Amino acid sequence: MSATRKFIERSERRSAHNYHPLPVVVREAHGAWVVDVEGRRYLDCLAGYSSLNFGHGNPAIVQAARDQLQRLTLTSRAFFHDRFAEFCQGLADLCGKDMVLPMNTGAEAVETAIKVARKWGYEVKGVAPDQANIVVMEGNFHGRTTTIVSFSTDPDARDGFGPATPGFTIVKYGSAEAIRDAIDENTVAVLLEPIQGEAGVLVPPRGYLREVREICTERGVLFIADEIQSGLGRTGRTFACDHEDVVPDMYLLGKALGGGVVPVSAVAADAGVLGVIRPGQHGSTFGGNPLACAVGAAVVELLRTGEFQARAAELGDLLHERLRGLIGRGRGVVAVRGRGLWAGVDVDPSLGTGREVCEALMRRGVLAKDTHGSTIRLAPPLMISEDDLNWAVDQLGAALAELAGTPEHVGA
Ligand code: IF1
Repeated sequence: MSATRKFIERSERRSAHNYHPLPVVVREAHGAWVVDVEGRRYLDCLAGYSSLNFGHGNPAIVQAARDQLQRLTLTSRAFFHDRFAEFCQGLADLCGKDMVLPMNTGAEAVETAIKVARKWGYEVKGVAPDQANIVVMEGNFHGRTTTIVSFSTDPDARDGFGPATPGFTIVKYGSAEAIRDAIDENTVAVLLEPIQGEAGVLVPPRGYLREVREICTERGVLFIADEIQSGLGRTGRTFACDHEDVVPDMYLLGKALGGGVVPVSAVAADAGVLGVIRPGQHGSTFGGNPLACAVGAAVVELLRTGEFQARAAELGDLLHERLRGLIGRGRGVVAVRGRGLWAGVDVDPSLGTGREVCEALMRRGVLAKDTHGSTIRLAPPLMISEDDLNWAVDQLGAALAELAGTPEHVGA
């Protein structure tokens, strides 16, 4: 039995089956490349769902983590520590906000925002007790907690985990009109992903985010942007909201904020919003710990020059241009969406499922992940080389040709 099979069987025997991973067992990684237990190399075009924007083993991030590991890793928030201020200030400045509230996972940042918005609704907006409502989007993905899955529209994510938390109104994504209609005197916030990831990398119509901003300002409702996946350089700007020059009331960050090393998430907002949380009302044992702050500060530092954002924009143009070249009968791609180094590729369902395409890609040395039937998500590290990126698209073209049963097209 192969080493890969052995690791997979042992994993499946002793872990809950809440995932269906591709049959590859990764052992180590550097930059954009991972190596499996058999020594095979793969180009990582998922990058930990955008947690590895700066690549595996980024030297600045690893050095920051290593230094901190040897000095101080945890205090709890019962005490101050000497890495806290630097991280909070750096991240607040990057966001252009007064302050941040650090947590660990993305779902915790979302939960934090929901609590802050409700409290803001009662204390600042004057909503009647327990009547606060938040407008959310069809096709959303914000995490896995009971409250968050309460307003999911994906049956797999939602069903069987009731009773649902009340206080959410679901509207069509991409329609400012739908948001306008859903807002009433109890609405405290609109929560959305500026680009929907799990839904298939859906980019809303141009002007949508601007309109949402205007509606929220006009109606006295907080605009919460879940930039956990879209933020921190992925789309070619620091935030996906930047593409429309829109500033939400709360940024939700996670994934890449932890540099691919530790889970680090945060909510960034002005004092008039985050100030509603007072001692004892919210927190986390691990949120804002010294190791997380050291890594998070290194990530903020990497983003300060705009270098990664510019690279994502430039290589993103190349990626999308090349992917569009695969659209058409006989080429296997039906549609391409996305921004920067983030693409949702709809493959011709007659060629196979998204899963089958990802398996074919894996055999060709490219790791990617399907979503919703026949969509492939591509989100390589932002430091990927142009040659590697071109090679990944070549492999996608070849994998689709292979599935179409036209091997003569391989390498074309
Ligand atoms: C899984 C998707 C990606 C997120 C946004 C919050 C969270 C996520 C916009 C929660 C998390 C993840 C989690 C992972 C799969 C994954 C995912 F396919 F589900 F949509 F990335 F594309 N907001 N996304 O995308 O963050 O609590 O996980 O740190 O749950 O299987 P988390």
